[in-house]
Amino acid sequence: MIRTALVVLLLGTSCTVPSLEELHCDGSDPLDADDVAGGKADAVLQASSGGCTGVKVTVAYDGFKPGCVRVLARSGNSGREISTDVTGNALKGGPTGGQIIVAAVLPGDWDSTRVEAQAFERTCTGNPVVTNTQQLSTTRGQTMATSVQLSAKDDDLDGYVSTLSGGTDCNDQRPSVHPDAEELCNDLDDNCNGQSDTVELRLGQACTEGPSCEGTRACGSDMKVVCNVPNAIQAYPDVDRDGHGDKNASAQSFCGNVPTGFVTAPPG
Ligand SMILES: [Ca+2]
Ligand SMILES: [Ca+2]
Ligand SMILES: [Ca+2]
Repeated sequence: MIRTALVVLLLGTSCTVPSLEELHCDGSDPLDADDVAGGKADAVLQASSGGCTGVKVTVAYDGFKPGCVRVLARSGNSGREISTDVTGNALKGGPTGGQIIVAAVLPGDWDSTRVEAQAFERTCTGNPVVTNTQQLSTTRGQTMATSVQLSAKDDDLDGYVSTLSGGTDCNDQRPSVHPDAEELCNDLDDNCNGQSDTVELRLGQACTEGPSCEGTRACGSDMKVVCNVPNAIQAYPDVDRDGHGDKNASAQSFCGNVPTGFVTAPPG
């Protein structure tokens, strides 16, 4: 009766009163969002109904740095699941690994809980590169700790996990090769899409440069595709007609004759 009166009193006075669940947790101090703000945890995993079982989950990743870590807790009683995604600066550590602490605040009636951590390469979409779980016996009103280890290989430290380790980096010895790289003329599959340079960059196919100069696509000196025109003439605009091309203008290709207003002399 006294407890009921206390609850009614507390609920009536402020919106910051503890939930009914927490009032039943005698003397406990579960991890919560305050611990995140206080630097004790990097993220909080909390059921919307509040809770009074605290689990300090340490997620350690080694050999790589994920772009997103998803931490899930699933009740063995009801099958209910809650999850949180940790991204950006909240993910501590460097390219070879690190760890985060997630404060899980679980409903008091969860007496068995499966904690799962999933690491994703870039964002928390698609399939995780690595997953690991811990099965816990959780006790109402108590705070406990567990840790989950996530291992994968990013040997070239470009932020993409090797395809041999569940990721998308088709060449984990070259940081310049990964799925978001620009495809260059270099006999390498830079963007890991499985296509050769000949196919993807359409090397050897017809191209047109300048006014109807027919040529073929080929690799230029800077690993970019150029249009090789056999008899093209490079000329510069010469607006002031001094016989030298304009200093700030770039060369243009012409087939056959150079039109009036252009010269083949270099810019001066
Ligand atoms: Ca890599
Ligand atoms: Ca790579
Ligand atoms: Ca290439």
